[in-house]
Amino acid sequence: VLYLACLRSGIVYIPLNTQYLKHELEFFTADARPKIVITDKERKNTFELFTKSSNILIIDELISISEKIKSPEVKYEPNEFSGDAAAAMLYTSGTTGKPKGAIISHKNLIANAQALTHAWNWSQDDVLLHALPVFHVHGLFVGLNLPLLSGSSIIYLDKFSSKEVVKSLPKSTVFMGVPTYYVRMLSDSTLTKDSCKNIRVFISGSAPLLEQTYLDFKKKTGHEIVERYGMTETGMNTSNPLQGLRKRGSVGPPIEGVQIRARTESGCISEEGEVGEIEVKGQNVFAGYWKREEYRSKDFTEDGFFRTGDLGRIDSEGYLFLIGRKKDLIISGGLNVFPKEVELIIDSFTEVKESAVIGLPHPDFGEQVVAVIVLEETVRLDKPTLINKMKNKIASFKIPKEVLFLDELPRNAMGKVQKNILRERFS
Ligand code: MLC
Ligand code: AMP
Repeated sequence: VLYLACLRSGIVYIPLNTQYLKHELEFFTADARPKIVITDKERKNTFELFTKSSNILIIDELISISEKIKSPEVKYEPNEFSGDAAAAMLYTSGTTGKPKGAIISHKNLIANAQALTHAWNWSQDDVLLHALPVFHVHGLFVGLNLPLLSGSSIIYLDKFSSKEVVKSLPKSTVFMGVPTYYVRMLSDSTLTKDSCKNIRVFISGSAPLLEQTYLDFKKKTGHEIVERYGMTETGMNTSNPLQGLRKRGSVGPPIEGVQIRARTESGCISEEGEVGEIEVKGQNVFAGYWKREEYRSKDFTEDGFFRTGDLGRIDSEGYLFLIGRKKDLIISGGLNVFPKEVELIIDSFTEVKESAVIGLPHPDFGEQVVAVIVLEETVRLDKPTLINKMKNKIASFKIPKEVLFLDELPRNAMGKVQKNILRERFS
């Protein structure tokens, strides 16, 4: 309701992950300088510590006034503003260790919701089973905007639990989630062809869907999961078609109004099938990052394509196959972790000489955060102690699941840590 209220009144909505700790909340508040902070009672004091200029409202108190909102005397007309006006700002990747705010306009949201409505044949009769968090693009824009635009229904779960999801599948027509959701649902014995008989489409995105998960899901339910590809900065870019060929291992061709291309390392536009960095253009693509105007030429090409940092190839039928990332990013259970941010925390401990944080395969989360550490001479530090030291510093999903100790990190001739060597050695 808050999100919709912001959209209609022209307030720029900035959702934050509820797992963030004080240090992270402080960064976002200082960077965004919000006029209003809406939070729970527990976090009120935290926000009061570092913001003098924001109004801090408590969510429970807002809920208690919701009765008044129902009064017929109170009229809430949407404000009028241009499609280019900012609708939301979502924080995302920062190679320097600091997240950047992506400014997303009303036009971006509408264009993407319309294109997806068409791509996935969304109608008023659909019932979306919604189990995603609503502080990221997937659960917020894809999960909420499509039903809002079509006037269809949502079965809203507070968080993902495979038991609850499988229980609600018979009443739903669409389910969407990150690959981890499908991995977990597969181990639920109550997931059967019968429990999925009303489902029109299962959609996966935010991280690579393993071929094995796709095949196991098809065997168990009869459904071929539709994989799509998106980003905070662009919303959804491509999707395998509902009708027509779904290519395994591909995230499909671009959806309506979106252009994609690949660019090789030498700077040329890739030939058909040739791997390159994926670039995207369309009404779905954001205007730029908050307070980063000077970096625009790094983020966008001269002809207005956004450089995604993802690596892939496009086949003769326009289908995109993602094969990796140029950016140093780990996606664990659909949540992004920026190695630099974790390295900065680990390096701040006096026992540590240097560290490299890498992503390694994980059966549940797809990828897991792993820290490779070189200690100062003659000191000792074990995994539990390190993890404990990190606990009040960053959100727990960013804390390494594994810690490995080395005498030195492999470096290339330029002195850059060779994370590929670490990944090969330890995977
Ligand atoms: C939770 N934990 C994780 C984690 N989620 N660790 C690594 N990776 C994750 N994704 C940790 C917690 O910090 C906690 O640690 C422990 O696991 C248990 O927490 P939990 O809350 O009980 O976990 P669970 O409910 O099982 O959550 C896992 C999950 C959730 C997969 C259900 O992470 C999730 O819903 N992920 C989806 C994220 C998402 O919406 N991504 C879309 C981004 S948009 P401890 O130590 O405290 O016990 C985007 C664009 C696009 O990417 O294309 O869509
Ligand atoms: P975020 O910054 O949270 O919006 O994450 C966007 C990133 O998620 C993209 O740049 C991709 O690297 C990754 N991603 C999204 N969808 C897929 C997908 N279907 N397969 C592989 N990676 C994906």
